[in-house]
Amino acid sequence: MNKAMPFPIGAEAVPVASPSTSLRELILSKDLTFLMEAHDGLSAAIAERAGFKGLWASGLSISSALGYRDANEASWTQVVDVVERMVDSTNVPILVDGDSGFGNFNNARLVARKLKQRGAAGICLEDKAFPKLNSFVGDRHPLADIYEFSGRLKAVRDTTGPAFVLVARTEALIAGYGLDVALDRAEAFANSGADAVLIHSRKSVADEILDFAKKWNNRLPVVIVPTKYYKTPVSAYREVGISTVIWANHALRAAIAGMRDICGRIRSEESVAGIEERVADLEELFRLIGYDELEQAEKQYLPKQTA
Ligand code: SPV
Ligand code: MG
Repeated sequence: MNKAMPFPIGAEAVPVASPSTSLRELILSKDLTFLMEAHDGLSAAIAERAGFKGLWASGLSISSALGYRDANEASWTQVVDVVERMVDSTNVPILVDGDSGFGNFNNARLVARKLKQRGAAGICLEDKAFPKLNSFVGDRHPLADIYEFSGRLKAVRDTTGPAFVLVARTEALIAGYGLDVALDRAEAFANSGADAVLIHSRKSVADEILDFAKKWNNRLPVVIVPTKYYKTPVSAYREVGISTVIWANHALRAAIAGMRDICGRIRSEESVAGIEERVADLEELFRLIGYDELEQAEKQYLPKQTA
């Protein structure tokens, strides 16, 4: 992706076709694709350096990092701004969690257009009402009307054009409906311009996800989020032809655990002497944010010191 910025911080500037094309290729490829959660420029750069070919801009993680609940408390412009930092700090495509589109078809197409302008590769929209609530919180997850949500998808597709990746997520299983409702919804969304279908589950086993994938039979690529059924080996997903796995919140949860432990130790030890080896050194931080490029640029653009 050709960045307007002269320094894609945190990553080597490897030009690729376009973020949407790369994401589409990942989702359509025969291999199982893994998207790693990130929630800011730094976590995006870390995930890219770990080797992930694509990222998930998680609504849960972005809102949590901002100190909001995953209930559309963060505004869509705040989310877009975070995604822009993620785009600038990496060279891998980013699928953005667009929640339920921040309103009706009109809000959804506005958000999608802005995300495309800021360099995101695609958006995932879920068939819930606004404001949505994180799928793992409580039991009240009313679904959007199937026809109204289909209109939201069509509006996004018509606004962003064919390249921008549109993932339709059904929350039918989260809302307590069965497989048939999930399949009916997925079918309607496939007919409304979606490129892939995300089927979400809050069960601790993957049975309903695997059943969905078998019955869906690759009508469109299937994307899953194994947060609760984390023990299932990925070979099970390969067997039923699932396209993409999203590790949806693990960078944020690792950060929480790391910060909690370090804060606790510093507080009780009244010293940082014992934790130096446990934290990333500053050189790593500087590398991630691309300070080396800044040094090069200074040589090029600052006048030479004469005295
Ligand atoms: C997110 O990462 O924000 C998601 C996945 O939408 S979940 O939190 O499982 O709903
Ligand atoms: Mg979300």
